Amino acid sequence: MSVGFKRNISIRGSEELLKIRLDKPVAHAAGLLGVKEALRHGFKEMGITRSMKALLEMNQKDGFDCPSCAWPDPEKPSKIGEYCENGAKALADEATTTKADASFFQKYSVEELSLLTDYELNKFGRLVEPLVLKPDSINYEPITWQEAFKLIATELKKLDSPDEAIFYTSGRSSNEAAFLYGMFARAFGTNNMPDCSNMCHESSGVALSETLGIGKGSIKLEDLYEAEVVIVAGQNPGTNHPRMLSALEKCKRNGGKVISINPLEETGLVNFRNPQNIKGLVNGGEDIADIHLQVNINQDIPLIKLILKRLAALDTITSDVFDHEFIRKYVDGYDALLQDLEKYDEAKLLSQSGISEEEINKTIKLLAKKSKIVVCWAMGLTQHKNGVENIREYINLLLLKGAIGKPNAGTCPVRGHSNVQGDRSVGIQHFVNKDLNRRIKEHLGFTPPSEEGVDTVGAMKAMHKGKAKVFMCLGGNFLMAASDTTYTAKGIQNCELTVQVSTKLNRTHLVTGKTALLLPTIGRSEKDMKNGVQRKFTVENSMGRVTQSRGILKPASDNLMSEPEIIARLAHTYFDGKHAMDWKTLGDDYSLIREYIDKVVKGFDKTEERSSGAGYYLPNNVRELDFSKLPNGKAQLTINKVPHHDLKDDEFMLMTIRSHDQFNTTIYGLDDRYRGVYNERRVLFINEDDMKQFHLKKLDVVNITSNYDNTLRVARNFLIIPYNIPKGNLGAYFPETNVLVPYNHFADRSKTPISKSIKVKVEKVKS
Ligand SMILES: Nc1nc2c(c(=O)[nH]1)N[C@H]1C(S)=C(S)[C@@H](COP(=O)(O)OP(=O)(O)OC[C@H]3O[C@@H](n4cnc5c(=O)[nH]c(N)nc54)[C@H](O)[C@@H]3O)O[C@H]1N2
Ligand SMILES: Nc1nc2c(c(=O)[nH]1)N[C@H]1C(S)=C(S)[C@@H](COP(=O)(O)OP(=O)(O)OC[C@H]3O[C@@H](n4cnc5c(=O)[nH]c(N)nc54)[C@H](O)[C@@H]3O)O[C@H]1N2
Ligand code: SF4
Ligand SMILES: [Mo]
Repeated sequence: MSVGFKRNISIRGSEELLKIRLDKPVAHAAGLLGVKEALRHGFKEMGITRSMKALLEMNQKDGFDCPSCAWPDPEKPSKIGEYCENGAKALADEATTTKADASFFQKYSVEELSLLTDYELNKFGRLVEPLVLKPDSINYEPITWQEAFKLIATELKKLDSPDEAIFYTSGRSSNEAAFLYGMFARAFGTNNMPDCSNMCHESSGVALSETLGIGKGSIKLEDLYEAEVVIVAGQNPGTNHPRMLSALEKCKRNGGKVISINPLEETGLVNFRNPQNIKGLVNGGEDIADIHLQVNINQDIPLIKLILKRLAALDTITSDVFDHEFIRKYVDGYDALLQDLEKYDEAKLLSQSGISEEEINKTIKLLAKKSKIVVCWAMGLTQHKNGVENIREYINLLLLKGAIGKPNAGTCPVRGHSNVQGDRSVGIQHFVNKDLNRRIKEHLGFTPPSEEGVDTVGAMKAMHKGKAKVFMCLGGNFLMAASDTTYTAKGIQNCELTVQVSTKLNRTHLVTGKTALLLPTIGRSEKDMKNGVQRKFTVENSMGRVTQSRGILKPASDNLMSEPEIIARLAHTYFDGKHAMDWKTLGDDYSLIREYIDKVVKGFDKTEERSSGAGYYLPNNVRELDFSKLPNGKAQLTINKVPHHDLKDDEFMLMTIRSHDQFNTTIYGLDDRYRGVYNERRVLFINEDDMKQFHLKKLDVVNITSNYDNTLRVARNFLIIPYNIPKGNLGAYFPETNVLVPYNHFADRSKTPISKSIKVKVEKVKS
C-alpha cells in the first residue's frame, strides 16, 4: 500500500472550524437547553418528521429500546416521552439520512480516510452495502452477501486451530444476535469471545460474584425512589445515564439524600432540571448531591475504610450503626474485617482520600442511622489496577449496614451499553461455564469447547503475536476502545481477515487485516422486516429486566442485513447446512432463537410472551437473600488493600473520561457543555496550583507521556484547561488518550485496563 497521502478531504463545516472556547461549566443539567440540544441533533441528522416520530416511540412498550446507555425504563413509561438529550443524540446518530455508499469508498482510499478524526469519520453517515478491502487494493469495493459469507467460511476453514479466530462483541447487540454469535463461536470450536464488558464492568462482575454470588446488581429502578441514601461513586450520570437523575430527583422528593464520590463536581449531580415536568423546564431544579466527596483518583478504598472505621467506633457505643442481626444471619468475615480496620491510621486515610474532616463528619452523621442505602457506580471504580477491590470495599459498607436484599437498598453497577448485560447473560463469555456447556450439549446438540478463550487483553496480545488470524467484531470499534492504540493497531494488521458488522464508519474499518469485510447492519430504531412480517428482539437492562424492542424507521438501505441473520447465514455457509442447529431457519425466525435461549440460558423463561409490555425480571439470588453458593452459605466481607501509586514529583494520575458529546468512540460533536469546553477535545483538565507549580498557562500546548515497562507512550498536543480537580490529578478524554494506556496493565483478576489511573508526565510544547 502506498503512503504519503495529503489530508485532502474535510467535512468539518464552518461551525466546527471555530477555535476552542471556554466557559464556566454549566450549572444545571438537562432542562430546556437539554431538550433544545436533543432536538437540534435530531433535526440536523434525520429531519423533523423522522425525529419526532422516532423520539415518541423510544423506550415505549411497543417501540424500541434506546440504543444508548443501559439505564432502565420505568415499568410504566410516560406517554410524553421517555428519553434524554443523549438518548436523542444516539438516535439521531444512528438514524441519520447521510450515507457512505460504494461510490464514496471508491472515491476515497482507506489511507485517505484514516487521516481524518473519529468525529469526521462518523459524520459520513450510515454504511449501506457490504464491502470488501482486498489485499492488493487501497479502496473498499462492493461484494455480495453470499460472497462475503463464503470468504469468511473459507478463511475460517484454513485455520490450524479454531483458537486462531476471535469473535468480539460490543454491547449494542440484541439477546438474539448475541446468543447466535456465541453459539456459532462455540460450534466453530473456540471460546475466544472478548467483549466490551472486559473494558467496562468486568471488575464489577468479579467483585459482585465473589461477595454476593451474582455478577449483576441487586436493585430495581423503583428501589431508588425510596432509598434513604444513594451513593453515586465514580459515575457521571448527567452525561452518561441522564435519566438516572430523574430517579434521584424522585428519591430526594421522598426525603432521600445523595452522596457523590468523585474527583470532579459533575454537572447534574449539582443541579438538575427535569425536562419531563413543567417545573423542571422553566424553573431552577433540584440539587441532587447533598454531599460531594471530592476524592483523589483511585483513593476510594482509604475513603471507605475511614468511613467504616468511624462507623465501627460509633457502633461500639450504640450497637445500632451496623445491622448485627443481618450480619449474624447472612454475612461472613465480620471479625476479620473489623480487626483489619484497626491497622489503619485515620489521619493517613484522610489525607490519602483528599477529603476534609468536615465532609467526613457530615457523611458519618448521614450514614450512621440509615440502612436503606444504594451504591451506584461505573467506570470511576472499575478501571483501576485494584478495580475489583474498589467495588468489594463499597460492598463491605452495604453488608455492614444490612443494606442488601431488602427494598430500597443494594448494589447498582450502572451498565454502559444498552444491552451489554444481556449479551453476557446469553453466552458472550470467554470463560467456561460447565453448566451452560452441559445445556448446550443437551439442547443444541453439539459439544462446546472446554478451554477458556481470550478476553480483550488476551485478544490484543494474541493478534500482536500473530497467533490470531481471523478477527470478527459484532459491533464496536475495537481499535479505539482497547488500550494502547498503537500496539492494538499492529495486532489487528497481523490478521489475515478482519470482519466488522457495523452501522457507522469507524477507525477499526481502516486499520485492518490483509483482507477486510465491512458488513452493514440494521440499527435499533429501524424496522427489521422478513417476508412482510416485522421481527422483534429482546434486551436486558442494567437491572436485569428483559423487554422486547421493535424499530419503527425505514432502514438506511435495502441492502442491510440484521445481526442475527448475518450470523445465521455465515454459520449456514460455514457448516454447509450440515450441523445440529438449523441456522438458516433461526436467522429467519427469532422466536425460535428465543426458544433456544429459554432452554439453554438459566433464568430465561417464556421470553416470547413475557418480554412484551413491561417485560420480566431474571432471577437474582441477592434479592432473595440466598447466598447458598458462597462459602458458609453467606455473603462475604472482604479485606482490601489501600492502593499505593508512588508518584514521582513530576508525575500525575490521569483519568480518561467521556465528554458530553460522545458515545464511547463515536464522537457526536466537539463540545463538552457540562464542563464548559467548546470546539475542542484535545484538552487536559488540571488543578490551578499544579499549573503554577509546573509553569503552565491556560491553553498552553502540552504532550502527555506515560512510561510503563520502559516504553514511552506519547499523546501529543493537548491544551491546558484549569479545572476544579484535586491536585496531582488530571482528566482527559477517551479515546484520544488510549495511546497512553499500557496494554499489559489492568485490574487484577478482571483484566479491565487501567484507563482511570494512568501515571503520566506533562511536557510543555509551546505557550
Ligand atoms: N452519553 C453517553 N452515555 C454513555 C456513554 C457515553 O460515552 N456517552 N458510555 C456508556 C458506557 S459503555 C459506559 S461504561 C458508561 C460510563 O459511564 P461513566 O462511568 O459515568 O463514564 P466516565 O466518563 O468514564 O466517567 C467516570 C466518572 O468517574 C469519575 N472517576 C474517575 N476516577 C475515579 C476514582 O478513582 N474514584 C471515583 N470515585 N471517581 C472517579 C470521573 O470523574 C467521572 O465522573 O456510560 C454509558 N453511557
Ligand atoms: N481510555 C479509555 N478506554 C475505554 C473506556 C474509558 O473509559 N477510557 N471505556 C471502555 C468502555 S466502558 C467500553 S464499553 C468500550 C467501548 O467499546 P466498543 O463497544 O467497542 O465501542 P463503541 O464506541 O461503543 O462502538 C461504536 C461502533 O459500534 C457500531 N455500532 C453502533 N450501533 C451498532 C449496532 O446496533 N450494531 C452493530 N453491529 N454495530 C453498531 C458503530 O459502527 C460504531 O462506530 O471502550 C472502553 N475503552
Ligand atoms: S438514560 Fe440512557 S437509555 Fe435512557 S434515554 Fe437517556 S441515553 Fe437512552
Ligand atoms: Mo462501557
